[in-house]
Amino acid sequence: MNNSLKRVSALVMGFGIGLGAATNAWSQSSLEEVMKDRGLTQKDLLAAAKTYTPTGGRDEYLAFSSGGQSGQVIVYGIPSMRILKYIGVFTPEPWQGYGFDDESKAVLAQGRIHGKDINFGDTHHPAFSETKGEYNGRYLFINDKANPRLAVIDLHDFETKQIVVNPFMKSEHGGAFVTPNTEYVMEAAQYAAPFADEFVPLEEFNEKYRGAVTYWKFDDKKGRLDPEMSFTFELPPYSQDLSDAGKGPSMGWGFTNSFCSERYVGGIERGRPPFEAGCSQKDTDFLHVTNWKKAAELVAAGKVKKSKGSYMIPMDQAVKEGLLYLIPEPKSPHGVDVSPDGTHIIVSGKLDSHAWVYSWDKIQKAIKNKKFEGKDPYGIPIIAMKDALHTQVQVGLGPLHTQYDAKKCVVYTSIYVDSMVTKWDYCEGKVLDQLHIHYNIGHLVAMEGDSVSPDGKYLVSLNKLAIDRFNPVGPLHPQNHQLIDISGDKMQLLYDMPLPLGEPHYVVAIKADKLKPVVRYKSGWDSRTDTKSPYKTRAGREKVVRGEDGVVHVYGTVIRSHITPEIIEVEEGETVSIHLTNLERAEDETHGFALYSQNVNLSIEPGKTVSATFKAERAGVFPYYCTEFCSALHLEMQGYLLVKPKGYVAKAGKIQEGTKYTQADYDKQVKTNVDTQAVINSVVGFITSHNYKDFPEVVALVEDATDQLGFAEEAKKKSETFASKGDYQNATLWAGQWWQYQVKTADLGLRAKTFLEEHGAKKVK
Ligand code: RUQ
Ligand code: CUA
Repeated sequence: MNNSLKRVSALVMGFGIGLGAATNAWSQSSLEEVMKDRGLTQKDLLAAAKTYTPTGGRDEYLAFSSGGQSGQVIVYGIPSMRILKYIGVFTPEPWQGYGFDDESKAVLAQGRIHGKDINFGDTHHPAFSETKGEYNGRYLFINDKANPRLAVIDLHDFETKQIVVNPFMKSEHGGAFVTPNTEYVMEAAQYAAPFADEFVPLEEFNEKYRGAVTYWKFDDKKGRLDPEMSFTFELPPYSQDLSDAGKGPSMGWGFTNSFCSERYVGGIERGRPPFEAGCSQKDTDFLHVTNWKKAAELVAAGKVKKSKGSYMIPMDQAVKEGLLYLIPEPKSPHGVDVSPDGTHIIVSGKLDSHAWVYSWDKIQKAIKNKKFEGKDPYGIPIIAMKDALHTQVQVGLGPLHTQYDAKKCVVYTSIYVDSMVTKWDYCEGKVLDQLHIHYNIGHLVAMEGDSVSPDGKYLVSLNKLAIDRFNPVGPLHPQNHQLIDISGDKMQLLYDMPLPLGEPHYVVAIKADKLKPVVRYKSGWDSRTDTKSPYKTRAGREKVVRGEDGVVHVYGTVIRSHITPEIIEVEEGETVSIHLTNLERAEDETHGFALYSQNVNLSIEPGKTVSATFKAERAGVFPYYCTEFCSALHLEMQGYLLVKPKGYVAKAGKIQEGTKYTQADYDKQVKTNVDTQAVINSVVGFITSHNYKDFPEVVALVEDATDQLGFAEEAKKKSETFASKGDYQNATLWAGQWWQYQVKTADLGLRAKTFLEEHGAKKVK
């Protein structure tokens, strides 16, 4: 690197001199010394080696965790357990501008209930979209237990695109579970309530309170749920719980359990025993078996009535058409998990020490032969337990959820009360291994565990309590996700990851190479609707328009390192709508936009257009700036919103610059610019003499650099025009701006050059 190149490089890359020295101390110590110092065993080292990921390394799997009551989704890598992203879903998330820009506010507004904004969600169960029972890496669905809602996240940009509100339920839990080709997404109610939005006394619980399971139709082309084509089964008020969709031989069916078929209503203050007593009285509850395929046919044939904009199948119709059956299941059950081949269904009862394995073959035979042991109070046929059960296996106290291994018949069940994972064989009905975890495991996830071909390899245990595992941080503890190696016969605990953002219930993990997220949007993109934004603005076309809607529309752009416009003038009382397009194409060049006292905070990723609309209620001065440290002149990425009092008349005069410039200043700046141009030319020479077009990352950088160089040329012309008129004040300032564009060009060019060097680009003629 020649000297001037080094200088520009140092300038554009910033600081970073002398970092090398500090690392010597530990790099010289031996493994034995480190082990002794930190009190590590051979086993610890082995575990570390299985999770440690050197800088720049990638994970084999990506896990998408529910964020519990944070209303978000958390993305982390396995086996490194490094957190990569929080995705705002039901809750505003400032980093992503989620819930702050108009576009994402519109998504959150879809989740309003009776016109009320609900700014949180209790997310429980994420689920991937599937093709033939395999995760296809396109979408992720997640439910909100507190307010019966489902959200759709598009995995091409990891953004939430849609929220739907269940029209019938008042609470839900058994979602999201997808059918093998993402035909439908299941969502089952939890606490029974009247379907109508009105008061119904608890005395009418048995007659008017209802459970339900909704099959939300997914429109794969649009990537959205379609409420119009979705249908709901009316169910008895049994407190339905988790669900799962059938596959293989059980394709077309869904399974939903329940934990209070006693239909008990508590009321401590009325002198009644609490819910917990009344709901755990009977030895069994009911597994609900629903035929969605046949239901969909009835809907298509026009045989199902619509209610509240969606189809509703009453219980008597479901019974008459053979769509709904019940099977007794262990006391207060929780998880229901269909085997990858769709032949078995495992249900665990929180108050039982057994996992119950049902045989789909047997269930089907009973249905076919109409062999029922009776009917429930609502007339739903009950299949006898002995006619459905394959086996019961003693797995430990408080079994909850089950995940399937890559090895046939092998499963892992979370044991809540005993704080352990039990590995067992459901074909033979025997326990294979047990591992203690810390503490009180809820869900657990194996790699691609819900697909038709689970990978096994790792298991993550989602523990309800962390207690003493981490440095104390006050009474509210983080969650503890423990990584377990399940590749051998014995499970091995590898790593504890604290997760400080709500209580995740479930996680799904997908092979990382199935995901192909974009690094930039098409220019002027509204990412929430995935269409071109009407407010898309190109470089040089920035403008302020007082629209017919009475709103001051600011069509602006952001690019290193300025926001255009830098001065926005409005009158007090006016409504302002600022639309900003990020002109960058380079990877990771996001700009932010924060404005004083207006609750305006935007994240503008490369190519994105976002808007912020607000009323400028009071006159005053409102600075704004970019919130992402995007270049060496990031702090200068700033501007002023000037809200003038009504009827304000500007006084004569102009802005006075704090510093005066002479011809000598101008000449000095021009000299710097000429030197810099030589550096740029050498970098350009390097890039164009290599096969850079084979590297899309570099092509994007070169496009951005070409833009910046074009701006430099314009600034250069302006500076020369002022100089020719003897106005060295403006000439010097424009020459400075010319240099700023050059520096950005050089920054991009050097990044491209480094990339080519590191990726073995070849010289071309
Ligand atoms: S459920 S463990 Cu939604 Cu088990 Cu929480
Ligand atoms: Cu853009 Cu800082």
